[in-house]
Amino acid sequence: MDQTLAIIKPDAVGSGNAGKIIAHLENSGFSIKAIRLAVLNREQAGDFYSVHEGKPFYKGLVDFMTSGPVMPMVLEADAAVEKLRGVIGATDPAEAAEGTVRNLYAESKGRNAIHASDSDENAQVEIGFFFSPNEC
Ligand code: 3AN
Repeated sequence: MDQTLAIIKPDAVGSGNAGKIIAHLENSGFSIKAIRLAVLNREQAGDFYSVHEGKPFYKGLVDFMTSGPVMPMVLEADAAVEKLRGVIGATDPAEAAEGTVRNLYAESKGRNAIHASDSDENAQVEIGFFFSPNEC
């Protein structure tokens, strides 16, 4: 079984959609191996998204990701990374396929409800950002 990291973002936690999104992920065939509620500080959010440092949306992304609680979780399934990218849909909810998490719950390209790792390598790094090996 493969693992990936998802984060329910502050917009979705704040709007009360976290439970529906977790159910959506479970109904899509993922099992939850670890989960927590966290409030990121600017340094943590900046580190997590350091690949986007220098891009025009970087400061707004850090502002947003520190604006309220998030729910990081480790999800397990066959081909978990690719599978979760399909289940969440495109970054821009206007382009996200019908029935995907972002189609159902995201507000905009910035406030887009959920994060998912984009490669097996990044999944391992991102899981380590929130959880220790004995937790998942
Ligand atoms: P994804 O989350 O689909 O992997 P990335 O990795 O390209 O997308 O972007 C990371 C996050 O940065 C997105 N989830 C989104 O919140 C934000 N973001 C990306 N592109 C934009 C943009 N053009 N305008 C505003 N926010 C953006």
